[in-house]
Amino acid sequence: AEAKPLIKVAAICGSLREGSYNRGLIRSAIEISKSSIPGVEIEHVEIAELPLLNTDLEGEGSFPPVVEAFRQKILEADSILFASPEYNYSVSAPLKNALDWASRPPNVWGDKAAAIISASGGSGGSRSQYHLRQIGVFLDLHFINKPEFFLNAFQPPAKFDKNSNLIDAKTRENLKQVLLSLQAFTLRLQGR
Ligand code: FMN
Repeated sequence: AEAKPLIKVAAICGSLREGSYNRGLIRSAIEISKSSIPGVEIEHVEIAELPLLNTDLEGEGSFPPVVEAFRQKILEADSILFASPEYNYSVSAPLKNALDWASRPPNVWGDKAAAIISASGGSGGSRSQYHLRQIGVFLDLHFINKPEFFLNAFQPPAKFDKNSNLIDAKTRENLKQVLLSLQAFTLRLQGR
């Protein structure tokens, strides 16, 4: 088969804790793409240092340097991989903060393809994923519909090891299918 053109994916983790399972999912996604998906390059873009959104921090069309750097990373990406826990039936506050900063004019999310994965409690983060899809309407994000990826991180058999690395083969395969779908949809959206 002909080699696919390169797409750059910005991965964003909605959890700030060191042992985050969602962060573990991103590590796994990076590893999977490197080893078995030619044409997909994933970079984990940090959101922990972003200040809480306050429009007083904006100058005339300028942002604090960390915000500017974050916005630039998003702008340069072809698509976005969101990995976030569900907090009280919605997206995490750190993720919402990052979404809001990058939405300030000019909105840098516009026209990008995106996929959502989540490791959470009971329903695997499904409710937060539907909230994120709703937020994406105004941001002009274009989410893949399938495959869906909802992971209950606490239900046996163990999905992660003690370092929060993904060890479950079936989940790993599901994650690979999400990445392949994101790759195909990104290229289709860009007409490449
Ligand atoms: N899990 C759910 O499935 N649904 C929830 O509504 C939910 N609310 C939470 C609210 C807070 C403030 C916190 C801290 C956790 C909540 N959880 C909920 C559990 C987290 O999703 C779970 O701890 C998850 O592993 C955190 O992701 P992480 O490992 O990437 O940090």
